[in-house]
Amino acid sequence: MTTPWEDWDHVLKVDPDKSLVDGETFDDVCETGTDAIEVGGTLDVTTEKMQRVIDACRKHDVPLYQEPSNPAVVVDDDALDGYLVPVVLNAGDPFWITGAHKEWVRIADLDWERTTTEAYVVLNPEASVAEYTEADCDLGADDVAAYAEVAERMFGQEIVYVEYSGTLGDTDVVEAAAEALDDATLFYGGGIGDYEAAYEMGKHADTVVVGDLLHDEGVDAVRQTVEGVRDAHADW
Ligand code: 1GP
Repeated sequence: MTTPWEDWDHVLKVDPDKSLVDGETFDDVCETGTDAIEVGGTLDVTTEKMQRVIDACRKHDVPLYQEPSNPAVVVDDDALDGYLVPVVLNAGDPFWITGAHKEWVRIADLDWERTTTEAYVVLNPEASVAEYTEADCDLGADDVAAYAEVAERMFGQEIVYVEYSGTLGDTDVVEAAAEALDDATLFYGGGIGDYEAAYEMGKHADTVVVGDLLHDEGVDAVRQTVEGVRDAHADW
């Protein structure tokens, strides 16, 4: 079975709570060359804000996914290719491992054909995602590699997501996670700010996720990161 993310070098994560750089539009965002757009954020996300981004991207061909941070913000819309639902393997609060998911399934009729989980390992203790999931970020490369193997082998996860949101991560950790996986797609996200960072992480990760850069620097900077990871994948 092939999955769409197997072919993704680059994902752009749009935070519906943050604005674009002055003068840029979602048409520009959809034309950065990224392989997919994930709409999701940790704080103050509402369905209205989600919907606004989806509507602005709907006429473009770039695959569009929602990454709901909790069941209350899920948007049902044909413009979405699917839902990528975080499961935080190293969360201290089990709500973020199975609790939120159980609530969602209890209250809604999920579209399983379009729903996939992402097995997160959250590694930047300063990030809001680490704070509110109470993630244990005090992990070595061996721990992260073991989590990756648990995700793939025990829980059948198709996506393992090494998440350093807000800071550039340790390439040894990303490499260890990559080596632990056979078929699952390894996402890396956090602190990608330019071509070089995207290239470095692209040496190990299958898919490099870029977030804040879009809101802080804009689409030209994002385009550089697309090139960085593509070049890394061509060279390695
Ligand atoms: C966040 O992994 C993404 O979930 C991207 O992180 O915002 O630091 O690029 P940045």
